[in-house]
Amino acid sequence: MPPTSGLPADFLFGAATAAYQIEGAVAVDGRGASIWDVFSHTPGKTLNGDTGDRATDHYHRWAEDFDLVAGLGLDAYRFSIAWPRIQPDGRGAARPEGLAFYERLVDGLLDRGVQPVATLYHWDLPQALQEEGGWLSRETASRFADYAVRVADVLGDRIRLWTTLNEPWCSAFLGHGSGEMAPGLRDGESALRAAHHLNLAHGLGVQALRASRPDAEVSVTLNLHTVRDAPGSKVDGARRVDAVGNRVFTGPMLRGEYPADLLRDTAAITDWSFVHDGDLAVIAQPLDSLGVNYYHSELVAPAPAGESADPDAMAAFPGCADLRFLPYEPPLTDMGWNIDPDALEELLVDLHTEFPGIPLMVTENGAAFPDVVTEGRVLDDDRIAYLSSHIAATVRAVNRGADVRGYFAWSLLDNFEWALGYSKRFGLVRVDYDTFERTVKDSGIWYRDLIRTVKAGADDEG
Ligand code: IFM
Repeated sequence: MPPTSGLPADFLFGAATAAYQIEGAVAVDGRGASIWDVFSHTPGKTLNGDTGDRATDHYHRWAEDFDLVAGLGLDAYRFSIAWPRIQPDGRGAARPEGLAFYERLVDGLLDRGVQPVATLYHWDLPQALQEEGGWLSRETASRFADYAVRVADVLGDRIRLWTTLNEPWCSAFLGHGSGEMAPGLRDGESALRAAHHLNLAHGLGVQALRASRPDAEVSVTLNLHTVRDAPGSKVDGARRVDAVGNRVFTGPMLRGEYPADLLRDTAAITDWSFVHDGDLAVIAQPLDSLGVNYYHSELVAPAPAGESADPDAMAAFPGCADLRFLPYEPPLTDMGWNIDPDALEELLVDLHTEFPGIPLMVTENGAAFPDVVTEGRVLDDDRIAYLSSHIAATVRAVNRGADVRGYFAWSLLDNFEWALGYSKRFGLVRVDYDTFERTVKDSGIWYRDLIRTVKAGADDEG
């Protein structure tokens, strides 16, 4: 078990999921199509042509899943609301069946003594809005605020902690730059434009949530890149990746400005004229916390001679075509990512130093591994080691003064890992995709015991 002394008594231990990755039931109760339905059904876009059509069937099995949540002793559960269940076309009246499903989820959590933490947007834009331009259109930001208010009006009496967007970097840059994710566009200008409209959606969304529920606690979750220059590298690659990977969001959201170096680095790609007067003031809403998703770190160096013109290699990082990420040093997870808990510690301490007034929350952290399934048991010591070392890193950051209020393991369940389909398993609970049977993995049991130990220590002190 990692040392946990120093954590605040009300520190939240939780687990996270996202609607499209677990719910299934995509054509049930009037749900509209999302960009991920269309993308995953497009040949060649996901591994083995996997889709979220059935996913883990959480839509029908949520009660069983929440019994597992309660059994693990989680303080909180982070989930996302599928916009197309609420507004199938992305606009107009909220669909009662959609709201009722999320009321069942929220009430089911509260009945089990678990705090619900709701994310409004985890990548499943209604396809109807995509057909009107999606995140390339400013109007989508206003649609998002309208959706936010309709959800908060109904669920806001029971949900205290809201997250506007999950990982807008992926929506903007993997969705519009490299095309690895829905809607699958490959254009640097579009990625930057989409990033701005996501920023605007966030700001309008915070305003909408607070207009509906003045007592709402509002956050956003960012996947911040922890990137260092490779030893001996003479180009300022880490600064440039940080600009287009991180500060493109933290700048406007937390400082009310796009960083001057980002504007300079991308001047050949866009003139940023999609930023209108007054947008930055809307985006820079005060936040109650900042969610941080962390999985791995990067080293960046100049591209080898002759390769710097390849437009595909760094398509998700507009303005960085002359850079390359170094191959990861083992040990690696099943995603091929490195394991670097120290980078999480540094990230949390750095964020606290840079934005001292904002409490932090690790809203996702975890690892995919090829689990060993034996009779009635799932052996995943590598996941236990990963979680343990990253919780230890979080505790070290807290003891260095970072104001971290919670840690959410990704994920409660094995699920649909986007373009990689069902090939990667991140869950504390294994899902058999043929029978939908759930089995708590050794890591789930380990996490339960850790939470129990932490709570028992807090009780002894209290
Ligand atoms: O599965 C994803 C999740 O949807 C967003 N954060 C990263 C996870 C693992 O890749």
